[in-house]
Amino acid sequence: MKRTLVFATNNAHKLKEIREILTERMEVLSLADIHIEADIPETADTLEGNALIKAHYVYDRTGLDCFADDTGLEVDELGGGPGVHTARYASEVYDPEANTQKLLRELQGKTNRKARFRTVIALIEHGEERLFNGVVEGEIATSPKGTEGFGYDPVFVPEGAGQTFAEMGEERKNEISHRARAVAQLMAYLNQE
Ligand code: ITT
Repeated sequence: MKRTLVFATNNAHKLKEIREILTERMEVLSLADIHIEADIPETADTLEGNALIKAHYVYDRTGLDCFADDTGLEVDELGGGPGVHTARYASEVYDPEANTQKLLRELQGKTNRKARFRTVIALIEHGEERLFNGVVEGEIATSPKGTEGFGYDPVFVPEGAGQTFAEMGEERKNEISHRARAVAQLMAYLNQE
């Protein structure tokens, strides 16, 4: 029988990606599936802190084993920012187009365009917390390219790929992405249980 885990997210793209990766062994329920409609406040100042807040929100209310992720884009030229502020970089209301435009403006004329995506997954299982990390190094393109994926995908070129996440498509992105790497850590842990 498949094991059931809640993925505490409202982001349909992330849910689809994770379901494609975990589909063999897990039934992954979303917040909507368990009728939690809240936009869980992410008030911590680290990715780890926010991932834990989201996972606890579900576990403390339902007792269901749960994981949540928080992802940040860390740009060297911006001192590691936008980091924990990645989703609302350009405005209080999530606007991915405005976010990428702001990033391109900030990096205009800069030669160091190095950046990384970092995903932290917090798992709460029988009340116990565990953290997993996934990183993909790369750089910020000078203009958006490609139509697949979401968020900053049109401007993020993973190291050695020669194209943006939005150009390479989901299947290839899922082999190398920050989230895929963090999920691989989560899977390795779940498999050894
Ligand atoms: P939840 O909190 O509901 O899970 P979110 O959209 O707030 O969803 P995160 O806090 O994890 O997601 O990620 C912050 C932002 O980083 C997200 O809104 C995107 O703009 C961007 N992002 C995350 N993963 C990404 C990816 O794989 N490709 C491109 N951008 C990504």
